[in-house]
Amino acid sequence: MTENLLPTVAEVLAAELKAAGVELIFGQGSPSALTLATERGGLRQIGFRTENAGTAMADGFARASGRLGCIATQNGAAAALVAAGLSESFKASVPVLVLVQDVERSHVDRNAFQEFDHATLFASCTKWFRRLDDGARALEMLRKAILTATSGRPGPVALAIPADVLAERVPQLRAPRSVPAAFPALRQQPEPAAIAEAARLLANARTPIIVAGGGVHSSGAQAELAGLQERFALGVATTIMGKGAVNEADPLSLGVVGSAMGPGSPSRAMRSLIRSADVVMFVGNRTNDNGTASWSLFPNSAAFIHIDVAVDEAVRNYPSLPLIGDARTTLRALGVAMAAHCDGESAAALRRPPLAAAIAQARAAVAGEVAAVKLHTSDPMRPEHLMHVLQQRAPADTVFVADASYSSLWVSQYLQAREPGRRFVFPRGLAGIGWGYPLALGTRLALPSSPVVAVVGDGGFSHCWAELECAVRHSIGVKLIVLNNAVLGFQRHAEMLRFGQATEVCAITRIDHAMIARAVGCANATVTSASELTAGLDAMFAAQGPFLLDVHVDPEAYPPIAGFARLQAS
Ligand SMILES: Cc1ncc(C[n+]2csc(CCOP(=O)(O)OP(=O)(O)O)c2C)c(N)n1
Ligand SMILES: [Mg+2]
Repeated sequence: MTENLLPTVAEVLAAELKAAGVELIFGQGSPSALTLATERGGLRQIGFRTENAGTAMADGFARASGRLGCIATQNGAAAALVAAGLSESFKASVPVLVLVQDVERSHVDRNAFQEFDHATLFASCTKWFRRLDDGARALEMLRKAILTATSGRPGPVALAIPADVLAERVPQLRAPRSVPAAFPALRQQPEPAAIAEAARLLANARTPIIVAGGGVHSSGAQAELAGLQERFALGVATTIMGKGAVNEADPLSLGVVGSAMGPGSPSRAMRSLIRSADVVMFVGNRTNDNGTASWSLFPNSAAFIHIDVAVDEAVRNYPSLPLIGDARTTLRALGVAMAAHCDGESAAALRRPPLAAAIAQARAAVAGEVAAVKLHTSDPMRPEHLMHVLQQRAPADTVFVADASYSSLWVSQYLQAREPGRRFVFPRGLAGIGWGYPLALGTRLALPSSPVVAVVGDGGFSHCWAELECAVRHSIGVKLIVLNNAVLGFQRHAEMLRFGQATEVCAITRIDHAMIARAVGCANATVTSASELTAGLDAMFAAQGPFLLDVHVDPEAYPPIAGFARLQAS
């Protein structure tokens, strides 16, 4: 083949993205040679307004679809905003591929326009970074990038491509086999001996509980977990990220546990049950501060088992028997080992009645206080009441996406997951405000026929108002609920409770979000009173396309964070 008949590196990359099954690239044009080639190849480019939000869209798309998120970006300033977005993806183990333009090879280290040290920039928020200096290795590098992002512990990867390399026409050197841009790739399984030991521990346990984290969703292990729960009578709790790993209404489900088990929490009375567990098994769980109530929730006397694809997580905070592998594969193997165990099912038959009774009792103990906040119908509106009515009005297949701050807690505490599956998305990798709305846009692009509701605070939403324009232009039908309390609530309450005063900046303007929506042609409504709520929600669900519902809520309301209750009492 003569050289000018060869495809350019941009065309090689575009063709391989398509072959791997990538259908969407979040971008703003750059690197133009690449995005022109991907558009020619039929890939859709979703034009975000800011790169940090665009990265969160790619992240949300990956979480909801089980496929690689992909973002293209200009070098320097734009790349720095992508890095901010990737910080969440990195901590939440979400595979996002960044294709970042770099300065021409002959311009390196000459203060070329927007030249920046991308290797250092991306070092803290990717599991892999390479600069493609040899165009003949484009295919090799892209395939390695995709496989690295999607296998093992999934996570972000970045490939920097000098502008001149994109235009090169070079034969491609030997490359790894093409892999679909989906995760988890190459599922791994622990040693049979470790599985057998875990099966023995669980089968002989009197009061075993499982604590499922977001890894259950990444692995697509919800059905396996629910099967194990049912067959072997295991109590299952989740973290916020793991919410929906099992049906929360199941008689053996404890709900979301961690630092939000204070007064008013549906899982408040589960604490004593958890404290009496003799075996605790974490699955895809980082055992972080929030998910363990600052490492106070689980009893030292318990035997610990930890299923995780990442060794560092499996040994991080508890003296666990590590089962290093993919959650779905490992739970399946564990089920087989437990069934083969002579006492597995008979022990389960003994365990089930007292466990179900204890869980029912713990639910009943707080039913009154939970109902009091959910059924609080006077104004100013309680967010718990909003969640209560939202659960009633939302179609059963709705996917809920929260922002950080209180919205994560209102959603995780007061909406119930009624079947196993990924119906909840939270930016709890780093809990940054401003992620919720763009995560929801990515979620909806992944699930175009599911209703997607975003619930965000007014402070968090002000990080990304501009993306309403993206939603309208691309007709991304996210239903956005803004919790308008005219305050940085969590920040203010934390300051008040710890210091007895709050900094002035916590009070923010009462924003007319409907007016912002109107500015970009987004359908909208405003709800200022609990009496208007049902009509507002119904209008939102009935609307075609993107919708913003601005809901005025009580600025004094705060969720059942146990630390808040302790501080208040002292
Ligand atoms: C990117 C980022 N900046 C700052 C914070 C610290 N922070 C946590 S909660 C919060 C207030 C959020 O206010 P709002 O979005 O209005 O939610 P509310 O608590 O009022 O419901 C802030 C500033 C953060 N988590 N993330
Ligand atoms: Mg607020």
